[in-house]
Amino acid sequence: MFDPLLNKLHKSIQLRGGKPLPIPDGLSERLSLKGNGLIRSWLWQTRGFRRWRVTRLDAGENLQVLNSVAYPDYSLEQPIMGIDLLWFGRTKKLVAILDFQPLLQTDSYLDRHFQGLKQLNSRFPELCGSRKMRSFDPNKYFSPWLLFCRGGLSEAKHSLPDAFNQFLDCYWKLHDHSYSLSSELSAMEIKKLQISYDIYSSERDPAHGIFSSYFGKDWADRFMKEFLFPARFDDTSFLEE
Ligand code: BLA
Repeated sequence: MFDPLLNKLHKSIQLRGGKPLPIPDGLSERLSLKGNGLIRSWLWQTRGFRRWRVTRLDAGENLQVLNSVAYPDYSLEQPIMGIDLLWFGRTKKLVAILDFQPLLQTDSYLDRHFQGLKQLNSRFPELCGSRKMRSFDPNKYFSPWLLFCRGGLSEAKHSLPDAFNQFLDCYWKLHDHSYSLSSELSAMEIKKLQISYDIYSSERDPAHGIFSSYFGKDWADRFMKEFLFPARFDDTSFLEE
């Protein structure tokens, strides 16, 4: 379901000079315990980004996932890019979330970084119908203009590919522009906020149950800790200073 989008994402990172970074042993690819699911991940570093991760889960008709998070360098205050796409083939249900995840919710931060996403959001009303979140807090690390859809085949086939391409283009534009903006946040503040994002997300992410059921709890724990949210488990004592 999401392979064309995955290819587009990887091509656009490579066009920007993306170089693969090593992934801890055993985490880049894993077949499920019952052989009915395969998870693959990639890690990139490219100019302006300290870490850009991509994960694809192929569990056939049961579930397809494309998930990606781009963490800008600590010198850039731009939002984190977040993508979470899920397709449940048996019930033909799509859950799609695409957002520029803000480090701050202040008016001035949102004004500086969200003109593009605001316009994109208005072009795809069919992908912006959902607001209610069960596990996350919409006011924490989500923007008011996120694309969040609980839909079906029509949204998955027609709107999503177009929106995905425009979303990526829009994020690259924001990124290019961010070099010319004077940052209101120091590199230390940006670092703290990005680490807090990993802590917050790892506590709320509804994916752990899926990883455990397909790949076992030990692997799921390692994947969360060493690949998805490594900053979560770094020494964060400086956050309290
Ligand atoms: C929801 N994401 C979900 C759900 C699952 C995953 C199972 C619940 C589905 C539902 O509500 O119907 C799955 N998340 C995954 C998987 C990975 C993952 C398999 O990270 C594998 C790596 N989630 C993100 C990112 C964003 C995000 C980057 O990882 C932001 C763009 C958002 N996911 C997000 C939101 C929901 C969700 C907002 C709805 C949760 C809610 O209702 O609170």
